[in-house]
Amino acid sequence: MTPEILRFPEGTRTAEQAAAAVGCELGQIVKSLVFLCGGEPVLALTSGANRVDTTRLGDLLGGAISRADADGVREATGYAIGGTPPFGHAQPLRAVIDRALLAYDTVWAAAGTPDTVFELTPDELVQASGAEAADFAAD
Ligand code: 5CA
Repeated sequence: MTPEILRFPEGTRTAEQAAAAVGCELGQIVKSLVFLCGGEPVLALTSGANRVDTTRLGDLLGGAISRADADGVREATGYAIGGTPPFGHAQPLRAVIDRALLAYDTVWAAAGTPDTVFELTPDELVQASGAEAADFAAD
């Protein structure tokens, strides 16, 4: 994959900002969220339109879930919150992907900084992240 990285001076730190900058649906934005499951960092690739149900995520992964803090995200991925990409991390992370993202022709993810994003297909996202498709979003 050779992604074309787009930079937006107005910022793409949140899913809402990224969707406004790109001009796509909020649901097409990939939130690359880091949680801890039994102390191990895990990556939940979540549609910008959805929130993670941590009970569902814990049932899926088989452990108690907590949110990684800013230092934990940087330690696990090598990137800061707001710019964390969905793959290319400091260490390989167990990853799951919100099935809602699979419904789109293309989705947009952070490219490592809070002002860059790139477009890719859900298939490319699954391939590159190794994520397992699952339902862990809140109703
Ligand atoms: N660049 C955008 C769109 S690609 C982006 O990275 N969005 S994100 O959702 O993946 O990253 C921002 C997320 O980080 C927010 O949804 C928020 O839930 C989370 N977050 C923000 N501050 C903190 C914090 N202090 N601790 C843990 N998580 C946080």
